[in-house]
Amino acid sequence: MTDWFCETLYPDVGQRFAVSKIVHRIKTEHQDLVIFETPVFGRVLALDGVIQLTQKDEFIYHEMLTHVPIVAHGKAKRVLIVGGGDGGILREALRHDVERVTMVEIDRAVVDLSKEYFPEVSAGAFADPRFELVIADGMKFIAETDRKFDVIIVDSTDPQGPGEVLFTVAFYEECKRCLAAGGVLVLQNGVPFFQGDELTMVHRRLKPLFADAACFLAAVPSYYGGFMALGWASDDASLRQQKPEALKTRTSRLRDTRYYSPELHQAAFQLPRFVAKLLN
Ligand code: SPD
Repeated sequence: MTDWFCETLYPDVGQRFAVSKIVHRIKTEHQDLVIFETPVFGRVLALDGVIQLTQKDEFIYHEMLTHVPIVAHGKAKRVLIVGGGDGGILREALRHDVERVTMVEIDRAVVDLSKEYFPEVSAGAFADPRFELVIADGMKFIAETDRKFDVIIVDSTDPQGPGEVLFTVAFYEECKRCLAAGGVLVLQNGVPFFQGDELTMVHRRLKPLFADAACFLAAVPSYYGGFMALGWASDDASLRQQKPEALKTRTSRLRDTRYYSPELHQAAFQLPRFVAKLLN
């Protein structure tokens, strides 16, 4: 008989994965963590019953959430990742000519178990001399630091459990304070088809704080429900209006990406009308 993992993200609709094997299950200090093997998506990580990454499609989310802000910025040297303990965003960020990538992850178990069970996701990035790991609450770190960053990437869970605080006005205000001039904040903002209220709420919180607030899209099959929205905020509105030719000159290190391209970078900001409406 087939064993199934049924995602608990939505009360009335969902997806299930055939499970070939449970690889690891633990209640960490912060959340319920399970890693399991599937025939279609390979190895999968779920936190508190919600899919976080699969071996098969993690590249889509990680490439887009990383390369769009870093390429748009053009000269990012200091990158902050809030969350992201599996190392996928880190792997992509370190492909750029950055000086330091700081990751603030609340749950050490996510880092340790990802290194053990998903070594190809971080692909050696945790050993890079430019990498700095801080195990701390992202809100507390950002509220207390006086450091500045060129790009802040919030690779969080959905707004429940430890991730909830990363969707608050207070958190966004601190992100703004910690962005250097011309800096960009990006964040995961759910699947608009099912999580439209979340997109509207986040956009309403970012808009008064930044000169430019928007979102761009990426289709991640294991984040069920169509396109995922990735939130964008910056005080430099020109960063979002660059031509693909300008973006191309900055992507020589990114020739082997599997989803990201300079053309798609620009196109990803074109929104279906129902998504655009959620922002108004
Ligand atoms: N609905 C789930 C969204 C999860 C986003 N974060 C994923 C972490 C991958 N590094």
